[in-house]
Amino acid sequence: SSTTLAPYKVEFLQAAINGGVLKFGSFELKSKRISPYFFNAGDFYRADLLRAISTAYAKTIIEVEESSSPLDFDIVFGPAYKAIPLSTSTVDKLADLKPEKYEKMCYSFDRKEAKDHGEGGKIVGAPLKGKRVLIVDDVVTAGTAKREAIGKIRQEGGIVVGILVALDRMEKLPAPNGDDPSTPMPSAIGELRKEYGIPVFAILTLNDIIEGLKGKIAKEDIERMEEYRVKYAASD
Ligand code: OMP
Repeated sequence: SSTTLAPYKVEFLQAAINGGVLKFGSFELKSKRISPYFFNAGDFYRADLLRAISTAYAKTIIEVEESSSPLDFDIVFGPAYKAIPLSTSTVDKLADLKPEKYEKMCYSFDRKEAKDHGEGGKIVGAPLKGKRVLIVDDVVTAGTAKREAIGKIRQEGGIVVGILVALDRMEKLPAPNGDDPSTPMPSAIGELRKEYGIPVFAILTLNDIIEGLKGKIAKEDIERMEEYRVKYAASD
């Protein structure tokens, strides 16, 4: 496509490349698909990189909240483990960029295992009961991890109003017959939207990465991503 990426998205993509967060080669995904690229949000562990991703999340959120359909959320929720520093730094960045609106914004995240002593419970941070919750997570491929997070939040009485990820890989749901790539399947993000009736936003999509990196990385890596995009493209 010829649509230009917003400057903050270009900056974020550049930071992901510079920091080695976005890698090219051959990677097995959670879904068992073999991908020519991998985005590891766990590698944003240096202050400058953490700031690059929290800034991009915060700017995406501000864009949505200033649109005609704001989410009006109370809490940013980061599913354990990888999204915990992402969500907490995003809340901090929101308050930096727009203190009059976000100074009192809250975060929370889940424990992988419930604690049975001390304060107990499965959630750390702001209590979710009756609150409007925005999930901030790393990547959507098949959407499995997002379904788990939604389940946990609802169990605590929270209302999930949207999901924001750093990267939408634009893939279809796994086909039931051993995920045969020739089986037409709907998009993973589209199904999340339909199933839960909530919007899903991304800082970057696979299209953005391919368009944004043409001429900047090896031609072979671009070609492999283009082939992969076709192979796992959704039918809808
Ligand atoms: P789904 O639950 O299938 O959407 O998988 C998304 C998860 O896979 C992410 O939360 C990551 O843990 C992991 N992942 C990445 O981190 N980066 C990628 O580029 C691809 C994956 C993946 O395995 O699909």
